[in-house]
Amino acid sequence: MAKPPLNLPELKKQFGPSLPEVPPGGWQAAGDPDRLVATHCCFCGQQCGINLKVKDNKVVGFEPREDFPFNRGKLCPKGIKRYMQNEHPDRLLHPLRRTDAGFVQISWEEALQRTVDEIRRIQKAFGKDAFAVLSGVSLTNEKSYLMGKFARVAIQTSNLDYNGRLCMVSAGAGNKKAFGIDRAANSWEDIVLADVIMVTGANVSECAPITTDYIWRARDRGAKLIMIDPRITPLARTADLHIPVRPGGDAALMNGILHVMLQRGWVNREFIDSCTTGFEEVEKAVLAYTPEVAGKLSGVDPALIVRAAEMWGPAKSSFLLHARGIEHHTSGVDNVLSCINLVLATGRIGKPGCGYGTITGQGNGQGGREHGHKCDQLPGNRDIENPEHRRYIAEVWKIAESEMPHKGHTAEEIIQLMHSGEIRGLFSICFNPVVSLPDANFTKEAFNRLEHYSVVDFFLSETARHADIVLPGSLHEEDEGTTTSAEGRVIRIRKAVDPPGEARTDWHIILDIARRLGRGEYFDYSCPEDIFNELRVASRGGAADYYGITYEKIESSNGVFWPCPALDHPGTPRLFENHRFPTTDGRAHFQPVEYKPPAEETDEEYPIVLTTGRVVSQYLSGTQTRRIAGLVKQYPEPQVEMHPELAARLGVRSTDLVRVVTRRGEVTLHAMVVQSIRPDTIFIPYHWGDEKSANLLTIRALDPVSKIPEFKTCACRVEIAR
Ligand SMILES: Nc1nc2c(c(=O)[nH]1)N[C@H]1C(S)=C(S)[C@@H](COP(=O)(O)OP(=O)(O)OC[C@H]3O[C@@H](n4cnc5c(=O)[nH]c(N)nc54)[C@H](O)[C@@H]3O)O[C@H]1N2
Ligand SMILES: Nc1nc2c(c(=O)[nH]1)N[C@H]1C(S)=C(S)[C@@H](COP(=O)(O)OP(=O)(O)OC[C@H]3O[C@@H](n4cnc5c(=O)[nH]c(N)nc54)[C@H](O)[C@@H]3O)O[C@H]1N2
Ligand code: SF4
Ligand SMILES: [Mo]
Repeated sequence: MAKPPLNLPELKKQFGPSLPEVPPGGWQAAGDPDRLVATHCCFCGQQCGINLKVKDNKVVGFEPREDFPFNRGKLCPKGIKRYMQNEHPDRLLHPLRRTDAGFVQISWEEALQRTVDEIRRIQKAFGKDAFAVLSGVSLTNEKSYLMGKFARVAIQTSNLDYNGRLCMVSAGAGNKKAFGIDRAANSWEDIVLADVIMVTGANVSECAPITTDYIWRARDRGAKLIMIDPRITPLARTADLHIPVRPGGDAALMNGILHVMLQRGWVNREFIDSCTTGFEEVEKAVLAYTPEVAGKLSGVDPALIVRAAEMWGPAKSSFLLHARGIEHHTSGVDNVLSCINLVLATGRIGKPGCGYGTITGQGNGQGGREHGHKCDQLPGNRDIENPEHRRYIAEVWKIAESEMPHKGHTAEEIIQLMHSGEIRGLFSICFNPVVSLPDANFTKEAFNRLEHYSVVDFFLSETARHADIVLPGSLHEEDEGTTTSAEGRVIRIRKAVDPPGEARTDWHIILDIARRLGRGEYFDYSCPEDIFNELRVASRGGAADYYGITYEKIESSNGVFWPCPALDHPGTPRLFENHRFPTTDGRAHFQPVEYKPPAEETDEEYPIVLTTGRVVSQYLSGTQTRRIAGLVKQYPEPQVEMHPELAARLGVRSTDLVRVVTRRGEVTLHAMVVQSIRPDTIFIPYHWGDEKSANLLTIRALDPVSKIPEFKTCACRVEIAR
């Protein structure tokens, strides 16, 4: 007999957002869960609210969380399927050691002691910095903070960095330079109130799907939409203006738009004079970027630049959003600054409907870039080379300041030092560099040269295959903690189930290693909340101040926006109100930007531009989403997007196998012929490893300031594969 449908709104009214027990009448129709746990999606930076259904210590399903204000019940395909990891047959259930005959199961005692012995041996023979640590920001704030302290205080290496180096660092550097703080300037509610929205280098509908809803709500009010992307992404199809920029051309394009705005008098002189510095240099710099020049450098029709200025310049309210499309470049920081210049020139910031933000990528891409597992950073977004900041954190950590390591190398530089033999040992958690770093053949060689590598993961990732010791860690739903969403809202991640088999929560593993290294006294925590309370103190007075945020406060208000410097402070959804900026002089800082060509331009041998990115159903290096059937079905393997003109020139039809070749490597994949991409550019999503990895092709060129790799442009050629 068919089961009656659940009346969710009614149940919610009765039991609140977190239903602790089986409601009267049971949950039969929903698979009889014992309870619902109100938490968040483990994937992207939107951090949608989601209820996990739990039965017999297993996650058996999900429900949208109507009570969480950001997504109000909406989820994308990944959120809907995320619960399927918990029971996955590939879960790592025991510690493993690599032998010539493959991985063998070992005891925790052996796995942990072996790791500690190797850290000691390598550091004794080659110095402390010869052992490196790599971390990641799918981890909670608690674990991100813990990893920073663990590397500096337990392992005592300066060589610690994180996977946000491939993600948020160009935006972070630009934001700090211009605003003195690294966070989206507004909560997303201000998007809804904007009259014009400019989105550049962001495939919102596939990568920040719930943000689409905010943009559509603004569109319902009549807001205009400008999309800048070499591809007509799903959201771009609905835009008033789409500018198909050539990958790498953004700074020229933005300078061109500002050039026209200056000519037409569409800048806010009053705001510029009283609230900013540096505009004169910017004015001088953009003088040369006439629409014709800017159009030539960025590969677009000059008329589109004028049109964008006409839409953006005179508007009353506006919101500018960008993501990795402009940031994954050797000019990533400059591109970000060129966007900020466009916002500051109008003075449309710090007010309702007036905003700016980079769309944070990873689940905790925001919190994870504030609490000190970057090579140059201490908690609270403090500077590891600032004597005052070092003293403060040394005091919180109860170590001598002289013991605090100095700035270390960034993620890609660590790989290069592994390759050259200066770094001999590695401990990593929550990072899959063999798939996610550029020039994958080089990365693999670097891993093969390590004397020792220990990894914490819950699946055997492509990188973990290179490990000597594999430590089975915990999924998102197996631990308590907090994350910080793209909006800057600090939220609670709740534990739903225990790790399966012998797997352990990540923080227990880290604490155990710290103890075995003889540093246990510095890691005396009995639960994640203890770690959070220390983080609060460590962040106090820093640029990312969490001091006033407690677990209790997060729970009672469904999240708290940082900065929140005092217990009675309500948090800060909108930054820069009253046009005060947290810089040394209280002003926002314009920065002049010049167009610089990409590291590798096309030529006769490699005449086509290759750009890489994402599809909606897959997530990052794919270790999680490539294991979920429904998501695999939606997009089973990478395809090469190309324009019909290019396809005709090459004699390629859709679904033909093509070989894409760069100076680093080659891949053979099926072609997907689409009208929605520039004829001189191809696009390949990067979520696969081994012979399907887009990163076999990409270039190891880095932005000089942020050290982000240039994932978004290099030169390639395409051949039919027979
Ligand atoms: N489905 C899904 N969602 C995700 C993720 C995922 O893996 N899958 N990952 C999350 C993470 S960590 C991140 S960082 C974000 C990334 O989110 P996005 O940055 O939105 O995603 P990408 O696909 O990397 O790139 C965005 C767009 O940049 C365009 N682009 C390429 N080159 C240029 C250029 O030179 N200029 C401009 N203006 N545009 C360019 C591409 O055509 C692409 O449409 O997504 C998050 N959300
Ligand atoms: N060509 C190309 N390359 C790119 C990009 C691109 O656009 N183009 N984008 C870049 C960007 S923006 C990013 S963010 C990076 C991402 O690159 P990575 O950070 O390497 O990708 P992830 O898939 O997140 O890898 C995280 C690993 O940690 C594990 N993990 C996840 N959560 C947890 C946890 O809570 N605990 C533990 N112990 N393990 C966990 C996963 O199983 C996975 O193996 O890729 C970058 N690489
Ligand atoms: S938009 Fe992001 S956070 Fe929301 S359900 Fe999808 S992947 Fe999860
Ligand atoms: Mo990212």
